[in-house]
Amino acid sequence: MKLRIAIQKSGRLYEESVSLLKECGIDLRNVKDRLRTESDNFPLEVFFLRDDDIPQYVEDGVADIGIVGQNVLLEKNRDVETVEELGFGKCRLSIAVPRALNYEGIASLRGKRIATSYPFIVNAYLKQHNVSADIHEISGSVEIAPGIGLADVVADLVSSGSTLFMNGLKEVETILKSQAVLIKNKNSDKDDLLKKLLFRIRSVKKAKRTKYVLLNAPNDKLKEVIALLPGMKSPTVLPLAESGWSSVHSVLNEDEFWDKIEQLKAAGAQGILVVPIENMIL
Ligand code: PRT
Ligand code: ZN
Repeated sequence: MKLRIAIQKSGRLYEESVSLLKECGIDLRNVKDRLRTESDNFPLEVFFLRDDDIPQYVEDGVADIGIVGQNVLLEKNRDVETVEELGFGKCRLSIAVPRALNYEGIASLRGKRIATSYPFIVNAYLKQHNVSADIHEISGSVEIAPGIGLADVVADLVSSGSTLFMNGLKEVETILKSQAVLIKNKNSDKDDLLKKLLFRIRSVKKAKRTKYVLLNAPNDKLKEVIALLPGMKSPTVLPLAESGWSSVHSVLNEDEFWDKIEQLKAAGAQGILVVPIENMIL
């Protein structure tokens, strides 16, 4: 029995979907032909599809699981289950208006023509805010619609904001924040395999957020230094060849990383080495 996963064939989620599987220790054969492939060292079969089709393939059970942006998942409104947020492909679906427009809140959208590739989400958003407007569905290059007179405003995906800027638009509302997620078919009978894969995905994610830190400290400062370090249980302390000094090993979280390094230096730590962690099994 193989677990069948649908991932994007090419585009913004492709590279990171494939690397995630690689980081999970799953080797894929012939990724180049990009229709279907399988792994020799994990019971996984991979289908490469347009991202828009992935929710349906998973709902229908043609694939057991899939990787897709939350934006697409919500728009397609398919009956699948989200099992994990993957932390890449981050963007937001926003309303943007011509820079010169005097925007005074959502009510300013009343009666406007809104160009978007996300009619379902935008419609729900407008309804929720009691605003009626005219939605024009466009499949690509939404940002040029106001410039060519096709629409008054747009609802489009944004990451850096430079596309909007270059097209004379300003972002005024965020409808939704999105990232890539792992979804699954609700009736899949391959939960054991999915559990195995999820265990690997979670340890890769955790490792990415964590660094391994090695440092030297004089023994009379050890107490202070150790108090700053969490470690998996508690830090490892080893004597250095030079008497009166110890080497301390521990792990640090990305969020607190720079603060801790400063505090460690202030507490007397020296020769601080920071090493990436490939996997973290708890
Ligand atoms: O061929 P297929 O249908 O599979 O791909 P696609 O063309 O529909 O999608 P693709 O590859 O462009 O994007 C896949 C997914 O990546 C999206 O569904 C989002 O979940 C996610 N993602 C993350 C983005 C962006 N960031 C993003 N910036 N998708 C699109 N954009 C576009 C946006 O539409 C706009 O044109 O990038 C432009 C804006 O970028 P900034 O940086 O200038 O703001
Ligand atoms: Zn698409």
